[in-house]
Amino acid sequence: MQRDERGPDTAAEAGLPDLPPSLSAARDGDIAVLRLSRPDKRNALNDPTVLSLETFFTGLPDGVRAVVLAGEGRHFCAGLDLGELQERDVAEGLRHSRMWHSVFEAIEFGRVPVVAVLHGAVVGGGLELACACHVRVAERSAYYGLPEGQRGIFVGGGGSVRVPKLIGASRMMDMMLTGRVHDAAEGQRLGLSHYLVEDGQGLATGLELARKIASNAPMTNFAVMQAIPRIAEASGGNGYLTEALMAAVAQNEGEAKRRLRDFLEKRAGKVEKDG
Ligand code: 1HE
Repeated sequence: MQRDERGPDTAAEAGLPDLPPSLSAARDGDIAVLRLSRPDKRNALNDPTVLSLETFFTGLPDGVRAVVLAGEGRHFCAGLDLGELQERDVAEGLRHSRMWHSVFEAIEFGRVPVVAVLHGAVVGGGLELACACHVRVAERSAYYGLPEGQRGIFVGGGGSVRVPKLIGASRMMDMMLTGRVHDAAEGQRLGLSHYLVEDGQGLATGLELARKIASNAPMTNFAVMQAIPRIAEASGGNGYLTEALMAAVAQNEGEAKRRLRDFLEKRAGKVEKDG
C-alpha cells in the first residue's frame, strides 16, 4: 500500500520513543510529527510532558531528519501547568527550572531541526518551547503572551535568553510588565514567527518546510543548528574561526561533493523565488 493511502506511521510502528498520553507522535517518511495532546488543559506542560519531550528528542531514530511540533485542540500551549505549581523551596525551584532548560536545550541543540506550528495561545512556557524550535509557522489565530507577571512568577524555561534574541529585551520586558499580548500579525512583524499562514494551514506548511529541511545535507543542518547560535554569541574572532572550521567540515562530506557536482553538471535545481 502507498504511504499516502495509509497515512503516517504511528509512533510504535515508526520506532519513535514511548510517550505519555499528553504527547502523541507519528512518522511520515523522514519527518516525525509530535503533538502536544492535552487539549482539555490547553496543552499545559506538566512535568511528565516536559520530561517526555526530552525522551522524544533524544530518542529519535536515525532515519528522522526533521520534526514538526504542533498542538492539539484550539491552542498550541498554555505554558506551565499551574495546577502543578506546588510550593517549592528555592532549591526545588532552581532544579525545576534547570530541568526545563535541559529539555529545551535537547530540542534546540538536538539531532534534527524542529518546525513549530503555532495556533491559539502560545503563552508562558508555551512561547518558551516555541522559541527553542528552529522555524516557527504561525496560523492567524496565534497569539503570544508572557503572563508570568500576572501569576507572580518568572519565566523559567529559557525565555529570558531566547525571547530577547527574537524580539529584543525591551519588548520582552513590556510583555511581562504590562501583560501585553501580541497577535499573529504583530508576532510575525516582530520576528516571533517566520511564516504566517491562514488558520488550518499551519501543519501543511510545517510539513512542507520540514521536507525541505530534511532534503538538505545532514552536515549542513547540523552546522546550522549547532554553529549559528554559538557563533552569534561568540566574539567576531571566535565566530570566524568556528565558521571556517564548520565550512571545511561540511564541504569535505561526500554529500557536499555530490551536490556540487550535480549543480556543475546541470542536474541540480536553481535558486528560485518562492510563490
Ligand atoms: C490550565 C492552564 C495552565 C488552562 N495550567 N491548567 N500560563 C498561563 O497563565 C495561561 C493560563 N491559561 C489561560 O490563560 C487560558 O486557559 C488560555 C488562554 C490558554 C485558554 O483559554 P480557554 O478559554 O480556551 O480555556 P480555559 O477555560 O481557560 O481552560 C480550560 C482548562 O484548561 C481549564 O481547566 P478545567 O479543569 O477548569 O477545564 C483550565 O484550568 C486549564 N488550563 N491553562 C493548568 N497553564 C518554566 S516557567 C513557565 C511559566 C509559565 O508558563 S507561566 C504561564 C502559565
